[in-house]
Amino acid sequence: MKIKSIRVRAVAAPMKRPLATSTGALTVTPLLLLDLQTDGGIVGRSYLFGIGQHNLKPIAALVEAMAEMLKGDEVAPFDIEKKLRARYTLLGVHNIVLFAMSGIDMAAWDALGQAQGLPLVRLLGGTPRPIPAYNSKGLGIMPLKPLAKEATELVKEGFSAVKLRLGRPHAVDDLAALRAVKKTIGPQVTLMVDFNQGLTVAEALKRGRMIDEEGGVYWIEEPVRADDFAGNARIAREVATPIQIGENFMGPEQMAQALAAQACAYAMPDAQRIGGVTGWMRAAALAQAAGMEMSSHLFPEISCHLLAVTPTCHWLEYVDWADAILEEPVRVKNGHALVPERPGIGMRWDEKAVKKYQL
Ligand code: SMN
Ligand code: MG
Repeated sequence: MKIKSIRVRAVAAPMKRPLATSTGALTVTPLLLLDLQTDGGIVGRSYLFGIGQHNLKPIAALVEAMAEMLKGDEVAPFDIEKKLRARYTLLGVHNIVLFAMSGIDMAAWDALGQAQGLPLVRLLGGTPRPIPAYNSKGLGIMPLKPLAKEATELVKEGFSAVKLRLGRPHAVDDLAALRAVKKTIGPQVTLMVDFNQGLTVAEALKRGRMIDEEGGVYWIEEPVRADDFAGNARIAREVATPIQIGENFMGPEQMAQALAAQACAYAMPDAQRIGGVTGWMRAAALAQAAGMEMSSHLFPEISCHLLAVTPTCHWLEYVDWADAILEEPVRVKNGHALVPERPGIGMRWDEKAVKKYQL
């Protein structure tokens, strides 16, 4: 099976619940849809998350440039990775260059799964099984009343875990938000918190100790700048609540550096930053070797397959941000994401919706 071309389309998918974090607010989900056309007619699909709409054009341009380089090549993700990494060495395999590579990797694996008639999880040597999932599509930085109401709603959707965004200007206000959510959801529901890199190391130590004293928090995510491994390591040493980072690991190489620096207790790579399926499998081996629990960041559609073959599988981050353009969104039952038996990743675009939301 050979690569013919890659079609890219930018969409702004509507969000049911806008999300404000300490570093910016999301009101629509900017997505880039990739359709990798093969000579046999199979189309491998993946999507990339643009973070902001303004990022979609440059990412699309990178995917198109890479597609030109890959025209006529075998759909062989390891070979594709080797070729693209060589071509981009001097530019640096980070950020949107890596996003584009990861998108192509995911679409290539999807095509392989379809060609074999196997869901990705089986292609990778595993079997579908329910993956513990936390509801992450809300609980942004917002006033306490709507926050408590949203916490109730998110649990009611059938989850036993939710994630709260913190990082208000004053620590006392974070504490009030934490208490309001804890009171609403009760002690049976697992609660994660995410600072989205919003703090300095000194402030993170202060708020980390505050959270330790308050209790009831399962992990503290990205307290400080994601690539400050020394800072994260210091916080991880001095704060009892486990530190979670990983959504900004740029490839397995950077995850290895973070682990060597003892920057975190848990890791949560992001499919588009870790290098797609290929990068994820390498990251999973690093987590296994370190004896470290590994969760996913966004991309629940592919992450459920990947976590099912991750030796230290921890939590899937559930969001519904691509649901508006998907024919069959991820299903959640009893707080677990269900891995579909459809071939490949199991994503089909709802073409009517794509047309409606296309940029
Ligand atoms: C997050 C990441 C990207 C966009 C919004 C929110 C957050 C998370 O860090 O972990 O979900
Ligand atoms: Mg996060």
